[in-house]
Amino acid sequence: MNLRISVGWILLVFVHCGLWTAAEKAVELANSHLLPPGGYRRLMNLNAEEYPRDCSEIFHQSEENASDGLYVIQPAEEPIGVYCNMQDGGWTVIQHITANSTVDFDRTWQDYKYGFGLVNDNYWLGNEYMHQLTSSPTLYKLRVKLVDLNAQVKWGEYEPFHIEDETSQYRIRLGLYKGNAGDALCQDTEAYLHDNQRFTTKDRDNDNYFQNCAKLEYNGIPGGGWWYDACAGANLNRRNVIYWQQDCNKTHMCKYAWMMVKPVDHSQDCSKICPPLKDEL
Ligand SMILES: [Ca+2]
Repeated sequence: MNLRISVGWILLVFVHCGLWTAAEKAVELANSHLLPPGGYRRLMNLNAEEYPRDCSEIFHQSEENASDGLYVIQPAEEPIGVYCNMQDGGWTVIQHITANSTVDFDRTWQDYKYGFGLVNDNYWLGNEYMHQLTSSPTLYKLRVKLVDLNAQVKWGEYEPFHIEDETSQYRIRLGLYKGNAGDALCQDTEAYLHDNQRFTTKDRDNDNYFQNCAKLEYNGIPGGGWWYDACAGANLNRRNVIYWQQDCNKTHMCKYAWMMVKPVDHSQDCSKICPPLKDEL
């Protein structure tokens, strides 16, 4: 009798677990390693019939009611999980770092290619997915958001923004800049230009320095992967000092940084009616 009851319980548990697993894995995400424990259940559009290509599409499909959180998007063949910041039109977060967090940004080429960290926390979405996201016929723009220790917020945007494919070493292409932070990726006040640079990691040196910039340490922490020149006027992946020229550095510490992307909204494109920027005169 006891044996039959025990077998029954085992079967019940087995069936229950099987059903639970089936429900949880309705879709297999290419970057499931970026989900927190129980993360499939936290994906707000997991059971959708089709997945949008980015967070902006989710925002507009929801008639601008979607809230911040974890979503499934499908920029190319494979669905992936991301964090969506639904403020201001739906931004797909591709990087988030908290200074001195436990997430290690001193990673290999493969880690930077497919992403690391957790999408509800500090993370790098992955160069391959950044390439897929920014490779549609629609142009994308990049927003960088920086928060210092006094909670002062600064931001900057590059339009357009494109990450090339792996054969080009995930080269970064940046367009016109605007924002209340300095243009740390394109203006060479530090004699370093990041626009058009290839990506470098500790195990793949594509930078313009005689050593590998990703390995250079500050207080024992290496710089991590980045689009280095020789080396940096900005580096949002240095775990102990978020660096953005005058806005975030070792004397003016920043607590948080985000990188996020959104399609260029041509309905708000004022390039035809606004006066040209000073640099273009
Ligand atoms: Ca080098």
